[in-house]
Amino acid sequence: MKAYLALISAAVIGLAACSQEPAAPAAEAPAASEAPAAEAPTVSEAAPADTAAAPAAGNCATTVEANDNMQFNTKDIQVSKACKEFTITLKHTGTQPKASMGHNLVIAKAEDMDGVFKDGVGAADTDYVKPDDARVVAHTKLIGGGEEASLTLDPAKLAGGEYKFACTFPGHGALMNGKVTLVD
Ligand SMILES: [Cu+2]
Repeated sequence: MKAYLALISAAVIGLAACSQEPAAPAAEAPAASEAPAAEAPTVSEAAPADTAAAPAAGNCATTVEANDNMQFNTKDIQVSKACKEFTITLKHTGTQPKASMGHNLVIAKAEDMDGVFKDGVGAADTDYVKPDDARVVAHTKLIGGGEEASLTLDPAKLAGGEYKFACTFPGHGALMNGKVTLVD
């Protein structure tokens, strides 16, 4: 009986020893996941070169990326007039949570943007966009790292004015903004 217990405890010690070992491979994991990430830009840079003008004509959707450094990956979203509906997908490529590094994408007339920001600051419950704000042409919900959200708008709403996009999370708008341009 004692020998049996000794075997069991030996097995438990053995298990405990084993369970500590995965620490080593886990420490290597980030290095492994960095490799594909580092290669990714090369792949996406190559893609536009191959397809040149193709995405512009009749493409009624685009993707905008936002990251943990409070940046969008573009300063100009081009919306084709020919589209009945245009979809903008916002992708948060970072890892930080919505509470500390949340992003949204809000479209409004350039001259209305200040007011949209001011009223949005207090609207944490509605993703930093004042409910039913008539100045807002369209907006996504607020997202955190690894998430995505999209908005769909009628390009006709952008005619005859200068429109901008921005993130209305408090403090982000100064860096996270750009133009929305209507193109043929
Ligand atoms: Cu933001």
